[in-house]
Amino acid sequence: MADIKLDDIIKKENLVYEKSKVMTDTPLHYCPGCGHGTAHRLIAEVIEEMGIQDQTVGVTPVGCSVLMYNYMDIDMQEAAHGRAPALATGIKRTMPDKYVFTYQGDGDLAAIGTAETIHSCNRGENITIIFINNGIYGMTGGQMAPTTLENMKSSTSPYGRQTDMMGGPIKMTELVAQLDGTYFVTRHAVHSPRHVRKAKKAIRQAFENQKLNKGTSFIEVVSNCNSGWKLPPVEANKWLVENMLPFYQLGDIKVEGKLVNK
Ligand SMILES: Cc1ncc(C[n+]2csc(CCOP(=O)(O)OP(=O)(O)O)c2C)c(N)n1
Repeated sequence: MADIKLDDIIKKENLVYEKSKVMTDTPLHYCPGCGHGTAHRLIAEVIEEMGIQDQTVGVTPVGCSVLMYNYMDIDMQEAAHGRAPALATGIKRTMPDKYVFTYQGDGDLAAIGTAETIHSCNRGENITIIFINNGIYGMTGGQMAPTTLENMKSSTSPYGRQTDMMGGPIKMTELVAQLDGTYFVTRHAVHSPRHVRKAKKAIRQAFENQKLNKGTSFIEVVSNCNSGWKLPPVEANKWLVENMLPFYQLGDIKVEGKLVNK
């Protein structure tokens, strides 16, 4: 038994896809079923397909994806909580030939980092912002985030989010689309293969926009947090479809600098 190697069991000809070379061999620490790993993979695949591994700098947030720099074999810089767009601004301005992206949760981007998000989008920084919205503060124990749905339970809203007392969920993506600096603003999800493919296309588009100096591309990925939502992975994805997606509707919001009429 001890002599059996992984390569003996997993035959190369049986692999349906190969792991991107931009991903390292470090095992991901995410909970089973979490969308972060899928989102990482899509970014890695786009970087590999565009051949820009040596030219890309990622800025990681504080939150569950704080260790993202261990998982991708590119230059990465850790930002203080919420400050990723400010840091990405500095990196892009000093090294304009680099492809610079931020990767941020909703607590990071839509709560503590609201100012940095709004102002970098308003300035039209030529960066890519990837916003993972799981409706909750995942890393710290499932507290209410700005994106938590009305009546949704969290550890700090155990009876559900009451909008009269706590305000309503903020649609950051629609909000930044109003700003002149944003060029491409779109919302995707990664809970099914079809959605994964579309999300990847959007990430590719965002990096292509950056090559052409078009300003800010902002991609929201509606994701799950089965631990914070206290649901098994399959049920969490079902809950996402039934509750998150009716409010956070998928699709393009701004394309080539113009708001999409829906
Ligand atoms: C300045 C500061 N304030 C608060 C925290 C505590 N903190 C760490 S992660 C986090 C929330 C992260 O939630 P989110 O951005 O939604 O990412 P997720 O973990 O859900 O992926 C908070 C409040 C911190 N590390 N630094």
